[in-house]
Amino acid sequence: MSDVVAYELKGRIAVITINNPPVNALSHGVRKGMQDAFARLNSDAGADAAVLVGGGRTFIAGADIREFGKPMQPPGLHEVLDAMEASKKPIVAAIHGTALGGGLEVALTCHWRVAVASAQVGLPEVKLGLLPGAGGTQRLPRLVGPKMAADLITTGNFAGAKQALAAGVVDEIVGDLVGGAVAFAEKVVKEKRPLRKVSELTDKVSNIDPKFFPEYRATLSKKVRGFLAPMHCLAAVEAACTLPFAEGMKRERALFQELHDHPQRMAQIHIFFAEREAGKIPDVGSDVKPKEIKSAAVIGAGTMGGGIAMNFANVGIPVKILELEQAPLDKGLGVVRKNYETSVARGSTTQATIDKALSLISGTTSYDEIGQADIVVEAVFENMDIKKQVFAKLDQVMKPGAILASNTSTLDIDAIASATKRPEAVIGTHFFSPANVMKLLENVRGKDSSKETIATVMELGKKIRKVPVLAGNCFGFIGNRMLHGYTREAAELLLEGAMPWDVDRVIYNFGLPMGPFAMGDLAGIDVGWRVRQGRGGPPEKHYRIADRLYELGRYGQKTGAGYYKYEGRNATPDPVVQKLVEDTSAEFGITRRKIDDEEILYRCMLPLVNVGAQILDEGIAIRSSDIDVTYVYGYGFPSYRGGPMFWAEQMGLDKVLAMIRKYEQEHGSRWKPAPLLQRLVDQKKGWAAASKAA
Ligand code: 3H9
Repeated sequence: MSDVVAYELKGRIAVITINNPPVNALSHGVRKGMQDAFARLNSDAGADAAVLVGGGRTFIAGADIREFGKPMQPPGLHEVLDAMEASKKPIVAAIHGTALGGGLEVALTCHWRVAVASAQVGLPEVKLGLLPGAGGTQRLPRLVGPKMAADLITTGNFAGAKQALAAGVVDEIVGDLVGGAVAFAEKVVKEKRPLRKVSELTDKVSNIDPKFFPEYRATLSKKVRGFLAPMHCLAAVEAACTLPFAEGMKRERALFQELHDHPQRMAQIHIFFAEREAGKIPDVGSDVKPKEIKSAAVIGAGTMGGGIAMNFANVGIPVKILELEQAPLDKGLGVVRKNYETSVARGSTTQATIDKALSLISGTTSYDEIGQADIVVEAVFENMDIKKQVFAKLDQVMKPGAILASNTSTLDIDAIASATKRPEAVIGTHFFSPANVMKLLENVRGKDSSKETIATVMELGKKIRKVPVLAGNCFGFIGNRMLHGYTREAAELLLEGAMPWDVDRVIYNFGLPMGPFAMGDLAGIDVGWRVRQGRGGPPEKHYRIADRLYELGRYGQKTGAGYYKYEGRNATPDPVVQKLVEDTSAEFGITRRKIDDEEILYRCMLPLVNVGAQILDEGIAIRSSDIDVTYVYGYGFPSYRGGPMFWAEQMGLDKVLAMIRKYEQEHGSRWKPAPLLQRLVDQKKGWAAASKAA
């Protein structure tokens, strides 16, 4: 057999094992090996049936994503599956770990499936901008009906073995993977069961309520705004209910190809790999062992502190929240409880789960009670003096070896570390609001943060189910440093001729969850005002409108008025703001002009790219894809555009530079191109040439 597919007889059952670590992806060698193995099965007089199993930690994680966009080396997966389906001898899939994408499609082509109790199955192609393209959209509905199939395929969510058994995806749960599967295969042979081909089942896909797909489509389209793949997934599932199997397969193929050739697929696969690359820190090798985090403390019971604590409790790590006064502590703990209760009410978690999480969260007003925690995360007001006081105190009370982390969103980690005698243990762990929901964890290394400290918070990020990225230390790190130019240009556009709702509409249509002014109203106009006061310096022209809103007591959603007026959360443009904006332009002697959508988009987005280039050049970000991950998981940049740096590169760095140069001529030095951008354009190179990971 091939190197990656082994064929071995256990009695009269052939055990075909795929060995393609780490996840048994269906690379060319695996497809070829499987084709040969099933041919051998059918000519092997010593074998009555086969068990297909994955070696190592998992079944098959799907097609080899690295092969997409490259010339396909035969046999294709379809050919292999056709050979399996044509097999005269039964094939039983034995699933452990995960059977995902093409991996589940292989299993669905087997005649039966058994799984261990910890196994999971899923068709996550939608997350890569694709649909299951090897029969998954045609076979799964035939087993479980269109509702469950559409739910799984359009979300990419996994189902556990128990759920898969109940739905009929799996035929039996076994204790011993290979032993159980072989016993199942022997039973099939003994009972002379006719081969069960999923493609021939029709019950679950016949007589579907004619309202089902139109209604499903209408709901789905609202949830997946901007994404192409989910709607294609649904169209393919519908084909399973309206067309014979062979025709449905053709429809699936055509829809798959459209997605495969679409820029969204490239962007989403870029993000898949970028997320995994972000975890690799060039000077922190696998020899550096992260510390085990068995307990945590959080300083500050505000919105961020409470949200951060929930992350620990959700993964079973006990956490103490410290607040010096009892009343704000009680209030903070109350908010945490309410957040959990809302999740139960929404059905996204169970009462038992939140009871367990809540039992792990406690409060204290004394520093003496947190000293034994393995990590402490400070989440107090964003003010250097206060942070330094907290860290000086933490230095006194925390046990040796504890990690001292700050949730600062902008401030100098080295200055914070200077308040302690153990700067090697100090690091930034910047969570995003709401901290229990947003996936990004922007870790910030100081000049003295030890490798062990870095490895620990990167590992911790994964443990608490975040996507960790490591940034260097500068004002605002990766995310907020870039954001400054975006909000500045949005504000300048108002002075020049746009209205808040014009800017927000363009940004929303580009794919962000909301534009900068709706965001300002949500975050609180008073909050921005206070940050500006804290920073000091002369007032900046572009903040004049925000300052005037503050003076009017229009703090945003919480006061029912900000850039918009509100009924509940419903925003409507407000003539008062229109007049205020026009008056402010007049105050600065600016003649307002019509600004088109294209200008709004590029004026807001290109500062992200330009500052991103600067950050990359300085080594604040290790690679451009770390910046993309930061924006997708921390700022709602649409993953189907791959993040700001990927988006810019797809557009062409030369075009990006030309636009930035034009804006520099029109608006002056704030648009000065990043030297790296100019260099890369001169050298006709992409961001990869500036990666610090090489
Ligand atoms: C598909 O199947 C299309 C078909 O329908 C149609 C075809 C015609 N390929 O995530 P991890 C790498 S589309 C290549 O850190 P975990 C990954 O990059 C596919 N490589 O581990 C990483 O590499 P490195 C549908 C892959 O334990 C290493 O494996 N399937 C693939 O946290 C470890 O990965 C999916 O979308 C792949 N398919 O999670 C499943 N998968 O070490 C995608 C992983 O160099 N995969 N790698 O950084 C996953 O969701 C997770 O990797 C999995 C393991 C849950 C399997």
